[in-house]
Amino acid sequence: MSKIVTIERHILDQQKQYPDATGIFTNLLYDIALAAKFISRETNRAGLADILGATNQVNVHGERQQKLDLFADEILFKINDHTGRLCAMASEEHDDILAIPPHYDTGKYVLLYDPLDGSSNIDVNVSVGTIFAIHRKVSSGVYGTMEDILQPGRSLAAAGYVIYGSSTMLVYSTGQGVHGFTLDNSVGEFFLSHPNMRVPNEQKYYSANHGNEKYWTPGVKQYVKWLQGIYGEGRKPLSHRYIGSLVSDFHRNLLCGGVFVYPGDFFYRSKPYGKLRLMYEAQALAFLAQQAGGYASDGVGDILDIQPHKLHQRVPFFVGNRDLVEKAEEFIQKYDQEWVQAYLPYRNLVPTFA
Ligand code: AHM
Ligand code: MG
Repeated sequence: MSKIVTIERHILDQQKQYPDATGIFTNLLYDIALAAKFISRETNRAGLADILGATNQVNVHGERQQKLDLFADEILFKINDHTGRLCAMASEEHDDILAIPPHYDTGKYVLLYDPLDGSSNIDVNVSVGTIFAIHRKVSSGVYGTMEDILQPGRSLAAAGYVIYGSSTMLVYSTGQGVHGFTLDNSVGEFFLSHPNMRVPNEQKYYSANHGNEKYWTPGVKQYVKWLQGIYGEGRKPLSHRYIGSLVSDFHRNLLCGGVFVYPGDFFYRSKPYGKLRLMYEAQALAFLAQQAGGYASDGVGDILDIQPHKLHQRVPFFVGNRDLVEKAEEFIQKYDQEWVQAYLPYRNLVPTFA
């Protein structure tokens, strides 16, 4: 029998490389894995339980929340609020920072999460995911502040996602490569199934919502044609795959090679920054992409270098094989100066604590 590596064993093995490590971080990742098991159980039986369908509540982005969103949001908070490992949390489903309740100890990390990304896909049985990101506390008080939360992706201590698909997988990085674990439901444990994940050199897919094409900028339109092999000498077209569930689209492209595109556009002229959220979606996936040998950009530069200015900041997102993402930057630089000039003031806003 080959070596059996549970997620706990893997985290502990990685920790051994840091003699000063206290184990706090290890336990934090393990807590996230525990929350993922609960969410996995609930998503798997979504079709059976009376949990299916939207609640009447509307989240901060004006979107209807699914009941499972609420469950996932709450379980992640509850599993992490009392451990003394975190000084604050932030969730895509809430307006403000989530404070650690005053009767519990606080710790030296902050946790940001999108509890159930792509949740409108649940009642059509399409894979959804949880995205998480962990920063180190940088402020001096006991409780976490916006300064702790609004850090560039470059300073992430760890990030990952869980995909609730044909099987449940947790993929994470602490800056030492990207590792994937598959949940064995019968024993309730994540086992290492994809060590050292790397974006393959061969590129198979591009993912974009073509329904939005008429709002795309000229550079993005031409870039996508380039992906289709229409421009460029003898280029083979990439196949198009779009699930509309970011974790699933990202995961497939990570395994198979390719690029995910959710550009900024001119649908609303005053909002040229696209749909996805920097703090809950883009930073974590950019960190993983970089650790796997890929790259993520907002079309202007590296996502990991963006200094966030607000919790629910949105960002154009191009992620996947480095050369494919750099090509997007090239097209945007060449053809989309009007858009760049409209977007840059938003990108460069300074956070209030600075
Ligand atoms: P959500 O956080 O409200 O679930 O929205 C994010 C999702 C992503 O999973 C996905 O990539 C994107 O929205 C799809 O958007 P669209 O339907 O505009 O293509
Ligand atoms: Mg989301």
